[in-house]
Amino acid sequence: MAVFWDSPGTLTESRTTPHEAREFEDLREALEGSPKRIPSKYFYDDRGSEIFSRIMETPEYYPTRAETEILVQRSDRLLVVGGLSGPVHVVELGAGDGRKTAHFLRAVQRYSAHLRYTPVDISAGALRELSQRIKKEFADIEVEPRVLDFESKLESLPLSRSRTNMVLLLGSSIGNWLPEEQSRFLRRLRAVLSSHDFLLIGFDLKKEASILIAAYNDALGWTREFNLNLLERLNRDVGANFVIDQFRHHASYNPATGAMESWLIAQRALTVSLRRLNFSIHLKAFEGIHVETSWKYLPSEIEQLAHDHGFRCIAHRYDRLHRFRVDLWS
Ligand code: AVI
Repeated sequence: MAVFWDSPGTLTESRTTPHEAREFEDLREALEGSPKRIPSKYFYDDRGSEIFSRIMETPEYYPTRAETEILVQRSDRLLVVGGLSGPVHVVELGAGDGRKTAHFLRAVQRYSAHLRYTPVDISAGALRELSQRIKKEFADIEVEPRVLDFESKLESLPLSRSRTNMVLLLGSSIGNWLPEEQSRFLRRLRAVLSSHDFLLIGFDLKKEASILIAAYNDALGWTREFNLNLLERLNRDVGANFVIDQFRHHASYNPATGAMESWLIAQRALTVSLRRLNFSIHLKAFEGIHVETSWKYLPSEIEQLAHDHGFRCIAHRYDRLHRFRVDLWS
């Protein structure tokens, strides 16, 4: 389902579009590569976004709680050190359900009477719910949601010329990109931000592998569901014929790269056709499809990343257990 804007505050949907036909173009190369891959951006259809909200509530998935703790307890400090004042435009990339963001917006409001909030996401469903919730909770914030694939359309971000832009990339979302993609993103973002704009960015930290592995193997099975939903989505959206129960979710920490990796492993040899994309793939028994990398960071690696891409680390805060870190860069 493709989604467009027609006027501020209204989301409309239409059935098939040229944009949609192009949307899955990169799948063939990814599924024919070695190892086979499904790009992580396909996780977040409406159902995927809904499942991700469940993951964030599981006891094992600590990043959301750790980051929320920082935003609740440390936002004021971050904003004071940043010297925030005057009209502010908060632009949240990959906003999802934006629950954490409300804490930050409340803090920003203490420093800026004129706040505009633009949540940006590719899931229209998630944006619709989030916008309604924020409007209800904050009578005096202008909310202007934007359906946009910001990874490919960063130059189309609706940044303000008259306000301080505060771009948010929370949840350690940057860690889902390959190092070269992280670099390209930060370079492009640096180029569109002015010298008095800010980036508020969350990083999940490197830690004991068993804690990481548990976070991506929750007992209730929401992470498994999240990964398998990718196959269901391809069945629905590109006429694929994946038989879901022939795949197992597998998540492990790779100490050589410092990242969690998620795979879907075929339980027997399979041929899967992606009818609407006109190709088929063959999987050997126990061959994996790589579906996600979640990079983890050392504090020194975060600082290097800022430095290498022309950002200045203005301030940063950790949660009480030092599992997660939120940085303010300019
Ligand atoms: C959105 N992203 C940072 C999450 C992560 O931790 O990589 C997505 C996720 N995948 C499985 N659990 C959560």
